[in-house]
Amino acid sequence: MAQDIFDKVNAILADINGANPQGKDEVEQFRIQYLGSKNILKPLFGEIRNVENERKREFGQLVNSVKQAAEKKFEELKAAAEEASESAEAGSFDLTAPGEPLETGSRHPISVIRNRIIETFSRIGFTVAEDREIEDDWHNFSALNTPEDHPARDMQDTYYLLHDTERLLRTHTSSVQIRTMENQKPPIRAIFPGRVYRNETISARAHCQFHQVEGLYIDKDVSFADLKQTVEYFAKEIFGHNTKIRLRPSFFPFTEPSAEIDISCFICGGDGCNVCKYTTWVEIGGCGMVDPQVLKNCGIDPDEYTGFAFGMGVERIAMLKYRVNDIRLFFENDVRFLKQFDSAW
Ligand code: 2NL
Repeated sequence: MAQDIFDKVNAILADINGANPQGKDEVEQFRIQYLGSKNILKPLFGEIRNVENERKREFGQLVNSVKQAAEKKFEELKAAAEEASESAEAGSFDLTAPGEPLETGSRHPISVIRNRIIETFSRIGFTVAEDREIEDDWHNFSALNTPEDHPARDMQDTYYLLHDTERLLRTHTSSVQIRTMENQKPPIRAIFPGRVYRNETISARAHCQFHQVEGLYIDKDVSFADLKQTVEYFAKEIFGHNTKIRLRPSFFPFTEPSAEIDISCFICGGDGCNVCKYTTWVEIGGCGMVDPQVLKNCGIDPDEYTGFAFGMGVERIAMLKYRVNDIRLFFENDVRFLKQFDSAW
């Protein structure tokens, strides 16, 4: 009798070890049969009373090992089934399906205008130079003939580095022109786009950071007439071929003579409007003949060479061209504003 029961349990153990259920359903059948609430191992524990005393311990161990074998087998089956369903899922991925659409961004209006300015000057032989935004006093002020007591040097107007007051955030890209003149022999014909910083109270018309494009042409016999012709070409390219220019006498420490550049108001065409404040002229920048002292400061002989320079604010041009009435919009990065300008011109 006892041997019969041992044989029966060993047969179940062999069944378990040899089982090879396929698929989710068969694995579930295996679980119900050997590990479910009415599994066939349960009654075996009851059979222990039919086993003679000296073999009870041996029988108990055997039944336990059957239970463990069932549990181990089930874990293996479950892991194999999961792996199979994962690879089935991967196999069902449709590689030919169209991709999720990617939203493309748009060019920032300041970049659009800046690129347009660069393109316009490159057509008449100007190259582009860029350099650092953190400058020293020499390249930003002294080399440009700025007097020691000039208000632009004041902490009120210029950002100096907190732990290195010898250095500052450049207030114009003229510093790049100084570096170019120090490092290159004339002829020099280049424009200098870049971000500049001034300690301004932020408002609709002023910001503490903005962008400039400055320009420089140095060679033998460069004249004020060359300057005027270049400015006129630029104004017509950017604001339309009916545009007229006016050079209004002014002062900068680094040019002599100096002038403000006005263009005829392209909004009202001479009738008077809010943009030109009923003057029919709109200011777009400044210019002049490079002061001989500035050339000397950069190692260029002013008896041999002359040159002109000019500068303009990119935000100012963008505001006029796109009729934007608040400079802060360019720095807020609201895509509803920004997306209106890409390829708008
Ligand atoms: C303005 C006026 C100007 C320059 C910038 C310059 C640079 C060197 C030498 C001489 Cl290294 N001049 N730059 C000259 C005249 C005007 O900018 O209204 N900018 C927004």
